[in-house]
Amino acid sequence: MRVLLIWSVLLGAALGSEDFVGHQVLRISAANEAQVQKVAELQDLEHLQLDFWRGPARPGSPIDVRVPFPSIQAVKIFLEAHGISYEIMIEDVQTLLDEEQEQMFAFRARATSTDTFNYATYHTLEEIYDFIDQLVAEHPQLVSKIQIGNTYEGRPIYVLKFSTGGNNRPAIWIDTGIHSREWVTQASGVWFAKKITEDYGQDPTVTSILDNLDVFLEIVTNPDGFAFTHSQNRMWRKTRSLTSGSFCIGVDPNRNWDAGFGKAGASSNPCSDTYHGKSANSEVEVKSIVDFVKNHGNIKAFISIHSYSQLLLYPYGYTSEPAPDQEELHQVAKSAVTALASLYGTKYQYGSIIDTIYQASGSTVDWTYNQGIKYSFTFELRDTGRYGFLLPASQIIPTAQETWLALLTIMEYTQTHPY
Ligand code: 0X9
Ligand code: ZN
Repeated sequence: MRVLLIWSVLLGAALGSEDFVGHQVLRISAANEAQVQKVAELQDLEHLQLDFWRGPARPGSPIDVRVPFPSIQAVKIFLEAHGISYEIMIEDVQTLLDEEQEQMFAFRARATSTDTFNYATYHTLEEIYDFIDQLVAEHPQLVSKIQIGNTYEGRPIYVLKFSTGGNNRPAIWIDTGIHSREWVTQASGVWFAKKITEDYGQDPTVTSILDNLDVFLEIVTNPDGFAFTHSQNRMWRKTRSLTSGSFCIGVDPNRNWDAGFGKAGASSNPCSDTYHGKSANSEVEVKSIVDFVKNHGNIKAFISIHSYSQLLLYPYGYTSEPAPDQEELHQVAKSAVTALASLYGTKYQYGSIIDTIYQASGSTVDWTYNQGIKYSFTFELRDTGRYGFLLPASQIIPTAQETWLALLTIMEYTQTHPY
């Protein structure tokens, strides 16, 4: 193990990947609006290089922030000076990253089929793309691969289509990994793909869904970002596009959609992790989905999967105006989280994006909902912050399994409630 660790550190250094030695993740509890404002001020101090994993939002909802080693004293003193309480959630981010690398290294053997693929470890882009090809080769009657575009850096963008026939059947869309660092989502996407091929013709619910609807699954929705999380910076969230006039790279693909674009809940600063981009759909990774959805014309449910916080959300994020279908979406969300909890007792909160997490403009499902896709939902998977984006690989399968139950609930509802 020691040798492995030294290896991974050396390898990381050789590749020039960013290290997170001594970085801590703090959970800040802002007791009132004034304290939330104080914490928000920290966000504007760019030299501190803070990485807000969650929030700031309203008083009472936790704010999680990764603090680089050189900023730790300053941040703690600032919080204490303003009487804001906090606790240390992650003592040393690099320790978790080393464990993650060791785990991947131990299971790095290349799978020759989707039966020998290891679903309980994290995988690189190449491994996931190999998995996709193997799955299609194994189930040509059920699964096909569609290329919907190329990324900013030229990588192919793939969507899996699960279909048992028909002509442009009503469809369900699921995407994972639009934020590249949310690794449990891409890993769950892989598991969902395999699960569909196992259950079709066996499980009556899955069989009935696929006899009536097509399912589209984009597992790696931000391939450039995902490759970058493996090669350079595990905490990368955005795309990798260049912005003229700035040295900072990338746009938040969950702020780049044409729904309340540029309003409150996104940043106009290219260096921010919530930078909305120069214009709506500026990111080819977003525009490729927009074109696909418009061309298809018959998508009835759109589910965009993120992590973390254990939430099931529906529109809107850019306005507190309730969605016209709010009551129905609330009921569907309630049944979905009930199904999810039935497996391991994992508790999810649910509600509109703006009420449940925070204001976010230009986000995916606000756009799809305004396009007329009524069943537009977005998940935040495990956990609630103990590990955050660095969820141990041992939780991949349980996370995917329980999420699948929620997805089935939404898919079944879509099938039985056409519109
Ligand atoms: O800020 C976001 O984009 C989402 N949180 S995340 O930690 N995954 O980045 C929240 C925005 C609304 N939620 C979803 N669209 N899931
Ligand atoms: Zn996300």
